[in-house]
Amino acid sequence: MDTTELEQTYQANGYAVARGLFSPAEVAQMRDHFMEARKTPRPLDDTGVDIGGDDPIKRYPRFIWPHKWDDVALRFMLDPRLKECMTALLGESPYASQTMVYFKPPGARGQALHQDNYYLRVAPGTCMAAWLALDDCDLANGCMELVPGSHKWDILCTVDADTQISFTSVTVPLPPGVKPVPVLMQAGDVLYFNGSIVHGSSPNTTTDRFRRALIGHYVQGTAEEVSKGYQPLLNWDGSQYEIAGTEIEGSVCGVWVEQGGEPVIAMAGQELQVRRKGE
Ligand SMILES: O=C(O)CCC(=O)C(=O)O
Repeated sequence: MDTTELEQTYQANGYAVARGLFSPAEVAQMRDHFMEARKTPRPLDDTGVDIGGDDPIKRYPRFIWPHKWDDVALRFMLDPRLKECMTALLGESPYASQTMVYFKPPGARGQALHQDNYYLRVAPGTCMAAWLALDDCDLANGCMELVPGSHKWDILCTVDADTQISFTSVTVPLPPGVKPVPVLMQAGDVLYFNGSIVHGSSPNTTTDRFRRALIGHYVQGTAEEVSKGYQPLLNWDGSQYEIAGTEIEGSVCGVWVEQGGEPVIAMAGQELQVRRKGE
């Protein structure tokens, strides 16, 4: 696979899309499989399940850690195509940490802006996500939105999010004039982004289109610790990889201050926020 363009885009923006990495037949099978799996209550439905209720996101709560009970998710997590792309982007082979499936049915709220390494606490270095679109995604059905260049930012302290539009309750503040950019994708495309990049998604405003995604989170190979909540890590053969980690959830974080007329992130006076991804 020629990853030159992927690497260039990733270096410039902190994210990049590998187009058509999974075939239409593969994603169709995954969609069917996860829709069927969703009919059964699963462990770790952390956004709340209310199958007969009014809230679309609670009728289709995301799966967290499906690779622990589902072979399709495990095979995706350890797929050699993902390994090849991420090894090119990171310059080293990563370890696998977490999987998630998002259903995001018509009318569902999105997820407020956040930075993944706030939660995974990978150090030194960062985590990386491989976000596989199971449906075509655009602004109407709540595609991913990312802030280009924020991959070089420190981890920011969170503030309250608008829970009318987000199923999570915290967000990351942005300096004036900085906005996330929507990333339009087709089913089968994989979006890669690092643990500092600010990202999230808006509500699905369509009446008839899901926006499903299968997501893997990874840890760069030279990391020395990862939050215990994101362990065990897996090698690409599925065996477990031992690594140090803290029980603390959340991260040391910074706030925006002005310096020479420019917004910069100050880590001095930082607070330790204790929140779990998804709260
Ligand atoms: O799919 C989304 O809307 C958000 C996913 C996300 O934030 C993540 O995978 O870290």
